Amino acid sequence: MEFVKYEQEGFVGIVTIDRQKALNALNSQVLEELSDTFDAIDLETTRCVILTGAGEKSFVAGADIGEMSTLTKAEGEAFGKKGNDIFLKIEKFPIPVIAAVNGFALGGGCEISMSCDIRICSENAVFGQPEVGLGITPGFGGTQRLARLVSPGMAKQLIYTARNIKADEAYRIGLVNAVYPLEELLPAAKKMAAGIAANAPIAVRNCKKAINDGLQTDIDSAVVIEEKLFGDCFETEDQKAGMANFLEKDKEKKLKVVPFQNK
Ligand code: DAK
Repeated sequence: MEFVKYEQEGFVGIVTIDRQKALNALNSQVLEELSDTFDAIDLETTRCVILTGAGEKSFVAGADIGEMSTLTKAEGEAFGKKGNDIFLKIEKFPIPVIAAVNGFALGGGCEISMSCDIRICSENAVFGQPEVGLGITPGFGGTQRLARLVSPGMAKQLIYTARNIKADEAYRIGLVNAVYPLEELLPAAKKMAAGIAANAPIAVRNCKKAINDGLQTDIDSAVVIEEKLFGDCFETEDQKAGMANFLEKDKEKKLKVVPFQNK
């Protein structure tokens, strides 16, 4: 891979977009490499993924404007589909994905962070959907995910005005969960990921699926989705061990670390 790096630290996978000469902008090659990287993650040994950008200035400065500038309508649609496919892959990835946003997250950069489960950022982070200034709409899900994550009114304001916001405002509107000094961002992401990885893997996966699938439907159908995924946890080793530890008052005993099993 030229532009996407992958490292594994224990149960945590770290995906780094590394195309610093263009502030990690997403061209077709980056999108393809990202897709291949996520496909190659071993879900038996990985419980949480961190997505970040290389360098100290930018997470992802958007889709590659140079590449997009010459696209025909058909090519634009194909480029949009390539992006949407990988963003959906991240959103529906069976295990949690944390975006550690280390600088600019503009256009496709803001959009890819929003396809992750959780966003935390550095103090120098800048978020925005500048597309209408470039004569296009957000094309990688921005109109949909921003309106779901913050209020529709706030999403509309940010998208219509194309105004960038800094980390503190992103925190205030609920776009990010926490803001850290740049040097503390990745350690904080790793700590959060390790905390997630220490919990029962089947339960964590089922929580992600319940939240994601439930948000797509009405509350009556959503609780049925939850019931099914709740029931699915029973008879797993983690459920048995987790509850037995509690009943035995053995607070020291951690959940048995077993590879993910498809029951
Ligand atoms: N694409 C390509 N190159 C980029 C880039 C981008 N998005 N952002 C930065 N670069 C490149 C710059 O061209 C420059 O390259 P060189 O000139 O050195 O060769 C290098 O990165 C450093 O950038 P600057 O010199 O501009 O650095 P500054 O610190 O002065 O400014 C900046 C940083 C992030 C404020 C500025 O670079 C900037 O405004 N960049 C563009 C940000 C932006 O507008 N991003 C949104 C792109 S639009 C769709 C699919 C997807 C999308 C839409 C539709 N469909 C097909 C349906 C998504 C659209 C977008 O993401």
